[in-house]
Amino acid sequence: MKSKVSEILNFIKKSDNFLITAHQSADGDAFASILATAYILENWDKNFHIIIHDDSIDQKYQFLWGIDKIKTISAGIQNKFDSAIVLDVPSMKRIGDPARLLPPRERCVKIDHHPIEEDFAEFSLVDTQASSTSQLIYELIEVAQIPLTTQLAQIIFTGIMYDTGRFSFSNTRRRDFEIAAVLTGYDVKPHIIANYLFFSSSFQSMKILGYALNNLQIYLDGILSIIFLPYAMMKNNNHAEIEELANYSVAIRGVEVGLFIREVEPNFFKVSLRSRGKINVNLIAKSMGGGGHEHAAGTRFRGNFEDLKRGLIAEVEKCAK
Ligand SMILES: [Mn+2]
Repeated sequence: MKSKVSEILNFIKKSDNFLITAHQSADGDAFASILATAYILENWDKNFHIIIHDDSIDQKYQFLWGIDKIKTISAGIQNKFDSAIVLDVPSMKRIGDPARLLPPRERCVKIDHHPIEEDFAEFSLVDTQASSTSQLIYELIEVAQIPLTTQLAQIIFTGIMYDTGRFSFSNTRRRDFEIAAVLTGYDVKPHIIANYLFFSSSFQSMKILGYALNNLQIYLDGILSIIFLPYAMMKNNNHAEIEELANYSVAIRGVEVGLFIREVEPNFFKVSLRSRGKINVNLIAKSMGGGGHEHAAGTRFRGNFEDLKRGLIAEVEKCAK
């Protein structure tokens, strides 16, 4: 890994005018790996723009250094970039609109921990054993001997804490605790970051959680749960804020797969899939054109809700056999 890291570092040091981006529906690890990268580039006096597909950023990330540098709508942006650093995303498709701004493959760096889907970057550091892309950025920081600061340490801690589900998901490794231990030496307070990430919901999103849990359904003898939010519930809400509802779907005893489906436009659905560990939800998401990890994945669907639900139940049933 060390040689790959040095290749990436050499490329970055020689280049300028970067696009930094990540997967659409950016989450804690996507934001953290974006901002850690931006922090490093700023310290190296590089020019960069951060552009993501989403139209808003969940307020809970406001405490992070650099969050105000992120541009959320790429439509209309015609910048030409000489170089790109693409984070936490296995394919160009999942970047969304900013993918059209990428320079040629020889000028792209990809740092990621998803199973490889598309080889779109000459310089790529992909480790599916890493808990998070933020962890990989830490490894890079260590090799490059970039001095840690409280701001940078906070960013990395956020990414790791988010993607490991507060150090509780099956991807949590000894290495995460080692890194976390180093970061707490830079005045990172785990309880404060946990407060921002997990315990600062808006009143409105708590009410939606209540609605969602009230309408939760169980299928396939209790191994599948589905939370569904129809368009009527979605239209006046900050979508970024309710992404976390997915984790509730798999928090029920006996449930192996939890689905969180929301109708973001009439007859257009976003689906988050969560697995307790036995069933690979990445395969299910892929069969429907999406993707992700074994234990957490996502996809989109245009059409009729009943068709979507029937299709998903059938897929889960097939994988459960
Ligand atoms: Mn990630």
